[in-house]
Amino acid sequence: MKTRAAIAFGAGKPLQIAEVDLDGPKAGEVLIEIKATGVCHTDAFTLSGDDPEGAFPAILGHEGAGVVVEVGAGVTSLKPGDHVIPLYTPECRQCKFCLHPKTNLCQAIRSTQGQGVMPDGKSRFSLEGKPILHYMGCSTFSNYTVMPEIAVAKIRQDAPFDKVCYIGCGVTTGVGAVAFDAKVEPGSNVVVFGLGGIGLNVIQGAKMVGANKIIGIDTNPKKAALAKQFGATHFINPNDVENTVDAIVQLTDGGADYSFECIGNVKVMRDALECCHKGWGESYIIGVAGAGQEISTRPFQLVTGRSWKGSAFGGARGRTDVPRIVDWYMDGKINIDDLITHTMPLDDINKAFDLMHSGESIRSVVLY
Ligand code: NAD
Ligand code: AHE
Ligand code: ZN
Repeated sequence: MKTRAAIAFGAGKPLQIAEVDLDGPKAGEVLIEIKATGVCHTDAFTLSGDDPEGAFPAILGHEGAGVVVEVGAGVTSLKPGDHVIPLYTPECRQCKFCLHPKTNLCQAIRSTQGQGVMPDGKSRFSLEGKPILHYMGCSTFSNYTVMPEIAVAKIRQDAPFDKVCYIGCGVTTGVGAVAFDAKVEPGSNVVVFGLGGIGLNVIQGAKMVGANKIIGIDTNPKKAALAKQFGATHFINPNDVENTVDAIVQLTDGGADYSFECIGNVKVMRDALECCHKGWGESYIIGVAGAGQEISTRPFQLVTGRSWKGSAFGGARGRTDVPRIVDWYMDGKINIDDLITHTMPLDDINKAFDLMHSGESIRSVVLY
């Protein structure tokens, strides 16, 4: 079949809209009509050329929602008409990782996914006979896409696609990092570095679990108002204080119980660790840093009881947890609507990247 898609032909180049060919689902796969997709900073990161796994030409996008159109042989958990969210972190429920209680990082198809192909080693997308790569196993910047059954979460039919697509990455990553990975206890002091599409979800997750002080940090002063609306009790602009770590330590009587880095800046990652309370503070890296970047600190920071951790897709096991998070939204426990600041048709997708880079948007959503 043909599908309209935004193609990334090379690093740093604007996406180009084209009709591409899409092969139907093979055994264990499903064809999905994408109804809406968010644009995440990770899409921009890969498009920039900084992603060691970035390969072109590819169809980016990993934050979608849509409807199953066709299922391949042997698919048992999905049928045409099901409403779904594609998962860049699948849940096969069989691999060593799925069976381990401490991780959500299913590895069943991780190697082919990282190479931009389906589990059989081939791409389903092509243009003029030449393959176009998949991205993060999702490629939601295409109106139709093919996914393995294990990488699809079935969701309730009454959830609006234009909002719950954001649960495909940003919402789950932020709220999940607090609830599933850090397991932040009520009364904790939480610090969030970077108040974009991820950080604001960390803030609302921290509020949801009953954190005490929630301190938002961003160099863009325009982020303060939304951060407070979503639960931040304090806002610090690093440009307004002499030393960000000292300012946090003062505000929290010795340091944060939990901090989250939601930028992808290795210098800020160091601050996020070092603002944690001696003896027990935990810092979670969520931001994705470019090829060649490394983190550093004095080992003494760890010797004295701080821990440095990371969180991918909020620690969520997608097929199990994503439908629950959709329920949280539908029950009014989390706010998605106010974080979707812009919507646009696929033809205007490059504007979503401009709005992100200028700091004007929180989330842009492309509507098909
Ligand atoms: P975003 O562009 O919406 O937000 C980034 C925010 O950081 C902006 O508000 C910006 O003003 C702020 N910022 C930039 N430099 C800063 C600095 N030096 N100090 C303080 N604030 C600063 O991006 P996003 O969509 O929220 O994504 C954030 C990061 O999370 C990216 O690196 C993205 O790739 C990553 N990410 C990781 C996961 C995961 O599973 N680990 C999932 C999604 C996104
Ligand atoms: N490809 C990059 C790493 C990118 C990365 O860390 N991705 C996150 C999700 S970001 C979503 O917006 C993730 O889940 N990582 C776990 C994984 O297995 O990719 C690189 O550095 O090579
Ligand atoms: Zn993302």
